[in-house]
Amino acid sequence: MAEQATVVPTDRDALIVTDVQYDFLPGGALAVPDGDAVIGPINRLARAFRHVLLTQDWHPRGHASFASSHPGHEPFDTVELSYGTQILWPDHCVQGTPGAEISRDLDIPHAQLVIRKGYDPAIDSYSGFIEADRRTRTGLAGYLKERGFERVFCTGLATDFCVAWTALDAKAAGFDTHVILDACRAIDTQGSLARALADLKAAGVHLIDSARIASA
Ligand code: VGL
Ligand code: ZN
Repeated sequence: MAEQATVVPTDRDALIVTDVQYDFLPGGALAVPDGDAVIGPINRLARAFRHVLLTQDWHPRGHASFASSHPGHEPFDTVELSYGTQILWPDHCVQGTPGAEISRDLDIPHAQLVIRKGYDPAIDSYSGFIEADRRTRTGLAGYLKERGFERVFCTGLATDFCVAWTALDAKAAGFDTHVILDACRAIDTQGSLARALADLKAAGVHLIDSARIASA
């Protein structure tokens, strides 16, 4: 059963830690249920990976994804923006605010890169690779290719938005992509978690448990 074989991370493997920021943790503006449960597994995984990259949701005030920018709308409503349907969120991860900071409980001093995303006032970006207009690239695919990475392992918040979109784009960019489910937690609004898991499976992204990764 190839799918059950232990993964021993090498220099071809990168761990991507998505959006473990105070606004997505308990007490935050867009708290993901049980979000802090990802920190222990991510810290354990990070010890096994030489190469760890982080993403950071990083919105300007008045961002197009904020319900507060759309009079008459509430968080979790959807609206049509120039690039398609957008779920509206509470104001979160505003540039320079405490809620946008990456959790100090992450113990990853060797992390090599932080990709900030969602900084265009008019365009959201769940993915660490391509913004929600599905055109504007962050440069992450080029970075990973130039560094010679072949496999990526995705963790963090939230399973059904930023982790899933990042993993789908990693797969589409040609990386052998894994989502480590016990190192992720979901928002799960309007069926989003079931849809994300189905999309990931259909795309050929491997959904695995952190027990599959050999500890350092
Ligand atoms: C996220 C909703 C809005 C995430 C970011 O990190 O999954 N979700 N912005
Ligand atoms: Zn956001």
